[in-house]
Amino acid sequence: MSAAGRLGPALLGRLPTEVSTPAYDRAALKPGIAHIGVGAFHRCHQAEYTDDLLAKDFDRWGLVGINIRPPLLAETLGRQGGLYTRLIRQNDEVEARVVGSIVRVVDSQESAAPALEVLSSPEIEMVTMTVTEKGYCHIPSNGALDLGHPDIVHDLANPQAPRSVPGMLARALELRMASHGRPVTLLSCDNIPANGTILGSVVRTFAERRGGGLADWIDANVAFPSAMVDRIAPATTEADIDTLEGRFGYRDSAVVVGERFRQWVIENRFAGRVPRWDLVGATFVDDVTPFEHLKMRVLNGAQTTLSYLGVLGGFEHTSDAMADPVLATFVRRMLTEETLPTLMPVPGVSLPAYVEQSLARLTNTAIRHRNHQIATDGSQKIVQRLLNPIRDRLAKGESIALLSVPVAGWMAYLIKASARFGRAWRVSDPFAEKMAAIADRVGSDSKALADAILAIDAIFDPSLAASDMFRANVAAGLDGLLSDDPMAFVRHVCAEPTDARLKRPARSA
Ligand code: CS2
Repeated sequence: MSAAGRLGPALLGRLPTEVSTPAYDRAALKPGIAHIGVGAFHRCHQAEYTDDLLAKDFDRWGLVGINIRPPLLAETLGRQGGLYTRLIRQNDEVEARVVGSIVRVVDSQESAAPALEVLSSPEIEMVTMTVTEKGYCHIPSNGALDLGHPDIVHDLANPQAPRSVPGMLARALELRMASHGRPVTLLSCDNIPANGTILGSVVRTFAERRGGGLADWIDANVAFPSAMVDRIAPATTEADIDTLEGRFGYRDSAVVVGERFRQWVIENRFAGRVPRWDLVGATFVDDVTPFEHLKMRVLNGAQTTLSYLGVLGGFEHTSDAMADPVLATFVRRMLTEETLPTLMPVPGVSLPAYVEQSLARLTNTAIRHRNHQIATDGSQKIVQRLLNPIRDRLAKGESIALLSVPVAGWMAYLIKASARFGRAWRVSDPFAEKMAAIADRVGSDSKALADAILAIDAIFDPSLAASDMFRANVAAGLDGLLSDDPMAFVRHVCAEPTDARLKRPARSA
């Protein structure tokens, strides 16, 4: 431990002057927002916006951070009184700020009771969440609640001791209905398509099965706005903790590192009081859809592409993959030639400029975003990032030769992790086992592999899977990416002129 010690309220007045600290009276701060899933992204995004708001227009908007999955918050934020440092890193530049908006943390991994107590309390009027794509327990290809999901099966049988996010929220709303009855907004901050609509639908489906008037009460008292959230903030590493200590002289095990860019676009649909995040840079709009497509297809689509092709090509981080001329050329061409034409006009945004800005963000060498981290849970990400733009293009008879490559990349990434293909790396994806079983059964014939994987209708909508053009492109991609030299395949795709691809959409392997 360094001489200055660990971050906490007692250290606030003794930090180096270049570290900024909360510009409001934290002791006077009362909770009004609960957040589920206090990871790096939340600390670098919603909690920072809230910290900005408290400094500008102080009100009862302290955050109660809840974790329902590991890690334990008590060991990091808890022992620091909720305080943590947010570092902005842009190549050589470092900016440090202590964020004070989290007033309390609650660990609810063992039992739902502590989370339910917070979520049902009358002073909580806004619940935000970053619970990852799979937290919604929806079927990726159609957004419906997965009634076969083990946690949903459990929660429908044990509604008072839920494990899943939909089960927990439905129970919290039931408790609100039965006690004070105050309205609440449930605001998803995850990268799933139409996130508010999906959240509303999984919670309502659960509530309908619960009965007792809960679904009607929800319709009258709960809002589920959609939102687009953006800031690159990888999982914190030991190296980040050491860097902070070396540079600023104190220990902070909840430090988080992010890029300078940030964006939050929220659908103007609320129940009860609302934190005025629009006073500090967020935007309230009537329709989030164009913003959501823009961000998930361009920025997230590029990240996902670089993650799979990057791992296959031997690159560790996004910025390493972007430093490779072949991958950088590929991703720019994919976004410009195929993704960009699928986007709706976005108020105040030049689409080509947005593509360039996104690519520039991905070159930031100070953000150590591991390709394996982004590659995690690809089955829950590829629909909104890659398959939806592919569907839009197929509907217009346009080429999908480039967008199909990262789809094949996701398949190759999971296939190469299987025993039959030598367990090249460890993966984490709800469909990893299923993919390994397919690899074991089918072997190395790319077309047969593609056929078997495209039959997973929870990911590939049957109408998309039926497209000959899509099937042929994915099979060709898989062939190239499973070969001994996957980068040669990417180079080959990049070398083909646009015209050739347009005329010969179903490239032969
Ligand atoms: C990333 C996102 O891990 C991932 O899936 O693509 O976390 C991404 O960094 C954020 O959406 C950026 O806003």
